[in-house]
Amino acid sequence: MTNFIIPAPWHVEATGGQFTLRFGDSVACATDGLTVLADQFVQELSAAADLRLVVGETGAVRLGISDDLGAETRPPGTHGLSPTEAGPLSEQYRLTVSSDGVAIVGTSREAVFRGLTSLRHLIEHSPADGGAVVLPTLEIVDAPRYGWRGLSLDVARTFFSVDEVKRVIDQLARFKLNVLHLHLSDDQGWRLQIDSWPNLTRVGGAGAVADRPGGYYTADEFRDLVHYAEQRFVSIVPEIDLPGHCQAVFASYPELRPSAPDIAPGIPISSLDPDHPGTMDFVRDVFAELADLSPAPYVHIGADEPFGMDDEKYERFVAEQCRIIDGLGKKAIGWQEAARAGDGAPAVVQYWMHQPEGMATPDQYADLGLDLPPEVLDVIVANVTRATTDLPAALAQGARVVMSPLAFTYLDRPYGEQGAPEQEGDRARLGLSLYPGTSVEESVSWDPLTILPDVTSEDDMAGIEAVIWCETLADFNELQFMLQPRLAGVAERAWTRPGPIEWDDYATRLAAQARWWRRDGWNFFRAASVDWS
Ligand code: TNX
Repeated sequence: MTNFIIPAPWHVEATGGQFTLRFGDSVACATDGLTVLADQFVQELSAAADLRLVVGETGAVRLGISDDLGAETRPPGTHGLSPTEAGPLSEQYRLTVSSDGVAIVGTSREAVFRGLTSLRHLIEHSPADGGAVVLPTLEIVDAPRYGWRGLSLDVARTFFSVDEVKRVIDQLARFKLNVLHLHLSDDQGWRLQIDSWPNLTRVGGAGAVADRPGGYYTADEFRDLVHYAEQRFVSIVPEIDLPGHCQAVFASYPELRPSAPDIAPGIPISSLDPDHPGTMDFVRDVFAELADLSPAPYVHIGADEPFGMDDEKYERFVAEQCRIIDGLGKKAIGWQEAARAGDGAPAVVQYWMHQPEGMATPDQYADLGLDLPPEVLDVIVANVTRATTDLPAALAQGARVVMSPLAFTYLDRPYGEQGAPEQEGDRARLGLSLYPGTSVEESVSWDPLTILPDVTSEDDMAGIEAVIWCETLADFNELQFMLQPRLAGVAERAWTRPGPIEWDDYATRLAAQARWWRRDGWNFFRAASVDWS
């Protein structure tokens, strides 16, 4: 009966009775700060579940904030980092449905929001009759395992509009994820207005992969996204990916292209050179504007795959990026390669690959018929080979790790199991064919502390992020298809306490999400291993 919630709460106890929430019942707030959450809840619920509640004085639903949850048991503490750094990690809540009504007590506004999210799951999946919903009585006591729970979204290879990104934020909020990491620049596109370097968007933002339309976010649009996300306790962590992946920068400002030789005939270097005139001024200007625009304490510096770049220049470049971010009062986070900057490396690094874990070898690239010149393969392989030492270096420097293992959290991997018959064409076409496919079950059956020899303690962790790259995803419909249902699985891993996934239980909870996805018009992959009926 209560088996509807993803991610699974820490403690759920059914108490055997029923409570009916009726049309016009009210949600009462013990403190003013909660009214805005109640208003939003009531509004979203009427769109999602045909249940109209109001915000009022005495409530069938009562919300409050207290350090004392009033429960006999208290969930264990949360590990990792808070993406907002707003005090200690505080998302503990207790949700009680009794014969008198519903009560949610949380240790913070954010905690109450998480409790309301669980209540939404219960309401949407309980029998409704003429505007009333019959809830099972129960007690939930809950708190996340990790403080940083996110999705990295590649808006550079394919541009997604503000409204589309808001719909992604809705997915994050529903599954209690709290970070939207926006990959705002790459070889194929620059997606954020920077006033001091206008060609970045005028030229660099005009295209995308192949003939897909370009686009970018104006400063006002970016602020609007930040605001929409904040209302749902999602922090937008903006990434400007430097020094590698810079072809869009060079297209916008050819004078920033270093005079280094091409990597292979016809394949020019894609990385900036810190010693090239004007380059570090460019970097300072861009991060200064970004820091002004983004309220988040973290700025992502990218720093992955510095193809064709000299090691010493790379290390110096990353250290300088981190100094710049620090000088702006922000904290830098970088992809794992950034750990190579030694003392100058960021204090948070995002793990993505470790060669033995399944990055393609040169032979595999060749088998796939990827027509890469040997010089390019050499550069890729050199980066992958060095990757095995990135995390030990980061941990020795005292860094925290955001875990985004390619094998489990990359949602641009093809689906490795059948879906609905009419989806088989999309399944074959979408996702990078370089990677072996994974099933929904495989993608949720892992633990961040057992997949790497180097990361074995919760103290090493910041949290978990799913990643979706969009080389193979041409539009929002295709993005939706690859995001769900595996994003829900990453949320389960990031929130729920360690332990093996019981597939039948998980599949039942996953199937329950289909109701909302269908109602929302979200194009999800109907894996044959789940009964979606
Ligand atoms: C590597 S993962 C990249 C991206 C690609 C991705 C494809 C990472 C930090 N960099 O630029 O899109 O592989 O999965």
